[in-house]
Amino acid sequence: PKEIFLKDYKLPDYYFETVDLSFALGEEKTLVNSKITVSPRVEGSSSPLVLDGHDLKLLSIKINGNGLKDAHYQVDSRHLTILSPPSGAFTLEILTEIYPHKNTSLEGLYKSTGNFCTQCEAEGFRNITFFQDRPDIMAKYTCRIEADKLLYPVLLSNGNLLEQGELEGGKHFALWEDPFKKPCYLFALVAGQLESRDDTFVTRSGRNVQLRIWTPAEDLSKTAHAMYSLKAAMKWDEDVFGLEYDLDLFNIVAVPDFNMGAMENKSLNIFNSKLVLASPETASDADYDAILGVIGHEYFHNWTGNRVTCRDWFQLSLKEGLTVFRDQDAGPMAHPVRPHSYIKMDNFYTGVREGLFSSFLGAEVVRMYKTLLGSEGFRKGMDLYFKRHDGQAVTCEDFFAAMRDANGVDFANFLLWYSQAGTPIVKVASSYNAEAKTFSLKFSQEVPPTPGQPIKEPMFIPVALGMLNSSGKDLPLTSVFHDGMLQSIASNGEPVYSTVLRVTKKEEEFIFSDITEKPVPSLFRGYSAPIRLEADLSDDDLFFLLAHDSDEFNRWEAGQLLARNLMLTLVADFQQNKPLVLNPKFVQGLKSILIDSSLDKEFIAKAITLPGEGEIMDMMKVADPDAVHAVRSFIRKQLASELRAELLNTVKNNRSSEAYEFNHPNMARRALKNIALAYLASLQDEESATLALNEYKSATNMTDQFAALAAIAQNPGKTREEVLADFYNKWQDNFLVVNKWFALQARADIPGNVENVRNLLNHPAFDLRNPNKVYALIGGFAGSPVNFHAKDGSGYKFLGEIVVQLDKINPQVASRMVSAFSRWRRYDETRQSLAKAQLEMIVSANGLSENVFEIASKSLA
Ligand code: HT7
Ligand code: ZN
Repeated sequence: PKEIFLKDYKLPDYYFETVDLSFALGEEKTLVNSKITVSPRVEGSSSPLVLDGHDLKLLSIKINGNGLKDAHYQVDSRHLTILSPPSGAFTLEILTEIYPHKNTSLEGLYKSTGNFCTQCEAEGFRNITFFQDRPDIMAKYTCRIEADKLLYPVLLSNGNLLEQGELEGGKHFALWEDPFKKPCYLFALVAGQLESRDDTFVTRSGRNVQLRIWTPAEDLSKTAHAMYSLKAAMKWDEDVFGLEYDLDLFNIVAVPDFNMGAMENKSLNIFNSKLVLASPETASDADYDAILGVIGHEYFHNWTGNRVTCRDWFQLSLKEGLTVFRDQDAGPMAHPVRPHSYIKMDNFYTGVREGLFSSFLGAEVVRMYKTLLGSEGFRKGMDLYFKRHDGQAVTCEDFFAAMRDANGVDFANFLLWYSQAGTPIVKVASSYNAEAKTFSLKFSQEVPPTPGQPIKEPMFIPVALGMLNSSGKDLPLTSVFHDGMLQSIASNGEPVYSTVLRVTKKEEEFIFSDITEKPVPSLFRGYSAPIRLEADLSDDDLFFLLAHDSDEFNRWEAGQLLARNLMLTLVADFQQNKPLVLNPKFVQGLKSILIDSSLDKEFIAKAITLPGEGEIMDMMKVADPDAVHAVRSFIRKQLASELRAELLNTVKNNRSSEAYEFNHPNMARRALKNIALAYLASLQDEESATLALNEYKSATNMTDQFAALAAIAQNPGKTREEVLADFYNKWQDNFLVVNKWFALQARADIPGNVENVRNLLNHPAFDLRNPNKVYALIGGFAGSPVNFHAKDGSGYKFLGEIVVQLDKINPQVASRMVSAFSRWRRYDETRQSLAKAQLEMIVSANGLSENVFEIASKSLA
């Protein structure tokens, strides 16, 4: 496959002004007629017009109404080339035949449980018709859909419904028009048996927007939270950014077969059912949270992504980073925010977007703009961005320029964040001069070399910081000496308690004056830059920050850093066969958090959660999954044993007999109770087992029921098997809950779990064609450090076999699974050779997709 580079971007030779699509949906085949008005970019040019197309049967081509002779065009498996189009504007009409019922890749037009739906980002539109499938081709669309009325009573596309009516032979049609120009990746069509929950949103300018959430009839009762989330998002965008919805109708459709979480198609968002359907009995707090986040995310794309879109796919972070930022106020394939090359666009999402709304670096870059410019400055930048670029396909540089110009600031080398891969390592050395009352912070930064980028420039790093005095309060900051100048950092003569430094050089020093006592610095408050910090803070400093920092992120991070250091020390002990001993200070530190009733319960739950095994392995020279697992289990059990009474109290005091409510106090309470329960279950004693079983039986919502099930499932034995069977029996008719059941078993660290997972492949509820089921069972297994990395290679072999099988069904999903191998060099020699053998087997498989080939071959490179 041909690798594409950012530096090779060329403007298109032809623009498309209007696109009139007409679909005749059928059981065996679908006809797609596409009528496009084309205009050359440069008047008079008649260079060949190259259209993308994949798995399409070309039936006819017309130019200006006249059929095109064979000699005037060429078709291959990926393109249709019109050899010498007329000079000047012309109409192009193409009729193709496609087979949605056979489309298991879930890209383009496909069927999900009997209904038709589409997924066009990134390059799915080429599976529907021949087109310039690139985001800088923005056109106005109409879409006429014709289908059997009984089988497909609902016919939806983007924009406004212009016309609908009956046709002969039991058919009907609908004609949709989208008044906004859009790239083809935002095109959508849905046809099927669906019902809607309807509501209205009145915009701040007084327009009524009709809101509809579509699902199969039996799921409609589970869409209340999704509707609440949509209205909350619409209001937020008006309040915070002054951005109003621009059409009179907004549709969301939930489908059970979907490769990702959701898609922001203009006015017709299509969602994975998992991110729409919720009831207290069937969805956990995490599900409720994800629905709120993703509905907001897709809605926010209406402005950041749809009204202003990406010029090319290297600009993905322009829309995704900004939209993730808006929704949430390292390895062989290290990605900068915007990679310099790709083979298959979808893999960029695979690599960057693991865990759909987790750490997406682009959002951190956007957050840095806001940290540097403040809320007002950031808003000014956003306003200018929309003023300049509404209706355009633009680049990350355009966003940068809007931020810069709106604020009249010099950002020096900030743009490097978009092009330089790898996480900067920032070292900080501090010293206090009691006589001069000055405190010095010396920063040095290094960006490790990454493939293709051996030498790195210093980055522009915003450092938000404060300083704690001996009683844990923030010290006032007045001025700082830097670059030979004393700069005031007071605001209107008043001292401030937190400030933002701009670190731009490889090494530089900042000396704060008027610091009355030796402080403990709180650096990179609120995660002000996506860097790895190596500061000269002692364990005592970290305990102090954990107890007192006014910045909640840093308070939590101090605890995590302590836990990471502790775990790494114990891992070394374990590897040298030394006895494991838990530092009493650590136990004491966590105890004081656990029993501090003044703290937010969500914070306590997060602060007492140990860093994951993957995170610790990432910090090791040679990742040792067995040692890390043994150490984490040891610490968990030891903490549970030493804090047993406090944990029991935590469970007891945080039960509630009230009806489920989705709000912070209740979610925080459940989170704290359930982490305490998980700790206790690790004790593997009768009392804890009985407690967990009672919690399971008495649970009145999925959050509590599933947490109790997970606590019980930690320990192999009869109870585990019985409760797992009970859970399945209860929920076998709800596929989303059954997926939780698959995932829990897949992740289990019980010995030899690969065999259980193999057996589950044959479970009647499992289906390799459904991405959610694959993510739950195969993805869950690939994320389990113990069994996936089993030293006999059984986990790797299992995944290797599945990837090859899955690739034939759904390359996007298969490529997400193969990425579990991409860090194989991080392990010991035995594991390396076992994983490498599987990657080699995969790349040599017959008929491998580009998606999987890219990930597997880059992993081997
Ligand atoms: N922008 C959407 C991403 C997406 C996607 C990308 C590649 C292949 C399939 C896909 N489905 C959805 C959704 C989002 O940003 O949330
Ligand atoms: Zn997005």
